[in-house]
Amino acid sequence: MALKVTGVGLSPYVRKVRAILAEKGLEYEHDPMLPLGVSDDYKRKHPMGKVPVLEDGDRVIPDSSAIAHYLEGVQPTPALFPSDPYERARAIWIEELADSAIVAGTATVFQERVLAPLFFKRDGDEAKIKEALEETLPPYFDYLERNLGDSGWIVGNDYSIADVALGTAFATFAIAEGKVDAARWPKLAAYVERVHARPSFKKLMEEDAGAKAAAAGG
Ligand SMILES: N[C@@H](CCC(=O)N[C@@H](CS)C(=O)NCC(=O)O)C(=O)O
Repeated sequence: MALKVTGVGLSPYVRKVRAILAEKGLEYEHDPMLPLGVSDDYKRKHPMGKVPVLEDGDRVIPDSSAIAHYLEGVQPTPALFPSDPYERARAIWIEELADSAIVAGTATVFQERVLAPLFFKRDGDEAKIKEALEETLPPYFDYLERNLGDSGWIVGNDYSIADVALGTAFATFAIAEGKVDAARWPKLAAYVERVHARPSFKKLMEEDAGAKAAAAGG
């Protein structure tokens, strides 16, 4: 396999793919392309012009969820999709919840606290941050708190694609100094720390911190 991932490391969806590759022990080339003003050549690979795209030789797979299925097929161990039908469906559902609603909230905080001042050279919009922290995210945090059992992971007994997707959504929150209030959501706060302590996330989050520090210093 000659794998290549295209997309800036701070993207939650690029981080998701790189965390899967790390869990599966797969080597890859990384092109940290920003999805801004993308070339016609890139649009032939991803007609929406988004990141990530995975290339495996001449095979081209856009979209983090499609990529997750491809990687599970070519490198089945460690498995990230549960074999039990109910757990598998739950894992795919939590992946979708994380990729859509939870990233929407955490990425707003990231955009206004990090991208706005450091990359777009404007003040962050405090009203948007407040709305994300006080209205958008809490119902999802309540839902996750209710759905975390004793296994340590969000679905069944094993680490799965659902944990990867939540891990990257919360990494986007962490880089923006977002914290889950442990007094209100104790299981969720401990869970997020547990996911982020995995070597796959630890390394990527150190890279995120480096990119943020470089932008702040530049
Ligand atoms: N569902 C897609 C979402 C990808 C996505 O929205 N990526 C963002 C970066 S975080 C992007 O490329 N945005 C550029 C654009 O929308 O033009 C996935 O899972 O890969």
